[in-house]
Amino acid sequence: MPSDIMTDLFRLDEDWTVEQREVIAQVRRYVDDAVLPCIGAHHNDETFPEEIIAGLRELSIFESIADQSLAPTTYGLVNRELERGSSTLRSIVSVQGALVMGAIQQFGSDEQRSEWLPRLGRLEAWGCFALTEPNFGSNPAGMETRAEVTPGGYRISGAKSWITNGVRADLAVVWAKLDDTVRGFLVETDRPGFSASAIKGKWSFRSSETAQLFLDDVEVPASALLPGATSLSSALKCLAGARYTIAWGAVGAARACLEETIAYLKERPQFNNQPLASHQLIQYKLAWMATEIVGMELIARRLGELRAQGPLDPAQIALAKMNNCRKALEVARTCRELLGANGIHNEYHIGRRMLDLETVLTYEGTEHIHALTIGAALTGIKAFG
Ligand code: TGC
Ligand code: FAD
Repeated sequence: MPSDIMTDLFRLDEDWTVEQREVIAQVRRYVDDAVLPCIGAHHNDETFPEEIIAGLRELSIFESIADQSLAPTTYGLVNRELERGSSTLRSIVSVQGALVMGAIQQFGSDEQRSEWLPRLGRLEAWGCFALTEPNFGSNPAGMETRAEVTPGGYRISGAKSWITNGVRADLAVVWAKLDDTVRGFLVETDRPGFSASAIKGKWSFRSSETAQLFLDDVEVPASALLPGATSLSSALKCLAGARYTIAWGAVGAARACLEETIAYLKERPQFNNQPLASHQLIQYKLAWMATEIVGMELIARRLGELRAQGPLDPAQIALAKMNNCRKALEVARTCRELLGANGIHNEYHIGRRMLDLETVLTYEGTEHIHALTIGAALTGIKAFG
């Protein structure tokens, strides 16, 4: 990945503290040394990058999440740098950290916290977050998964779809209706009646494991219920944390595309043996992308400041997630175009990034859903439901 290309025209990186610079450098080293050399092959082969997990563990990101020692902006920068490697890598952190550990931190009992957070924090246990169902994606309120009270606890039945890390998870945070109210349950995946099957054939997020989960009368003890998760809004609060990581991560993906593209365009001659980078229309597109990326980063930064002040408003998260995902995808597509035929070849990272960003645009709330959240805040009128 080219390191001598300067796209930070607003010198945003100069504002970071010494500690933040160290964090950026550390994650960047890991991405350069461990992730970028192998992630393209895993994308091609549709395999999970097992060999990058030891290095991820050494970064201690999940332990910092467990003890809540990362300031919001520093946490955002970690995600920006991880997605410079791959959206699928940042997703590991979003799911394990914001969604699974976040659910237990916010809604778990003391016993659940002490049982699971240290193991999840050391990546000794993997978690997944099971909200989406085959018939209910954007509208999880309609979910069909049900829990019923038994003498020893609860019995859960239903199916969940598109669940990241669902095959390798030791623990699933399962959202199910108990007496028509959405509740969260910590379900160990080795319980009888629980099964996971990998979704194969994806052309996006190929180096991420995605699963369909089946819960066939799974019995769990009373202690499996997340006591503080009392409605769908609890699940949505977990999503807010993960959408924060996505808003930052998208900046890293877009920047990486632009840097790789500029390096390519400076080397590739076309018309009068002049590098493509010297042509006017090409420079126009580069200027547009650099400007959009500055805008994305400023939005992510402001979101970090707001998060440091207190809980974020859903419309703030929605604005950042919607804008940054759409813009990152547009940047990736434009870069793909500027590489010509080479833009569709896996010798370059851009095609993989572009395909992965299609998932990032869709999961954690599609663009329409975020637009509707913003629309509701602007007008006071909920246009969905
Ligand atoms: P609605 O009636 O509007 O609200 C129900 C309750 O939830 C509260 N709420 C929120 N709370 C926190 N954050 C938000 N963003 C919230 N939005 C709403 C709301 O205040 C209310 O609270 P209360 O106390 O009054 O009950 O809910 P609705 O059912 O009409 O739906 C709202 C809608 C459409 C925005 C919501 O359903 C939604 O966000 N849908 C999108 C679903 C989604 O994002 N699924 C993601 C699945 S997980 C995933 O994709 C992981 S990908 C892996 C990775 O991240 O890498
Ligand atoms: P649908 O809800 O069927 O939407 C299809 C289209 O219709 C979209 O364009 C949408 O914007 C639009 N639409 C829907 N409703 C409206 C409306 N009212 N107005 C206007 N337009 C509308 N889920 C989890 O729970 N856990 C995970 O770990 C997880 N990981 C994922 C990993 C991957 C690789 C992918 C692709 C998805 C993952 N998801 C996960 C699921 C993801 O959150 C859903 O795909 C997403 O919420 C959209 O749901 P859907 O696919 O059912 O689309």
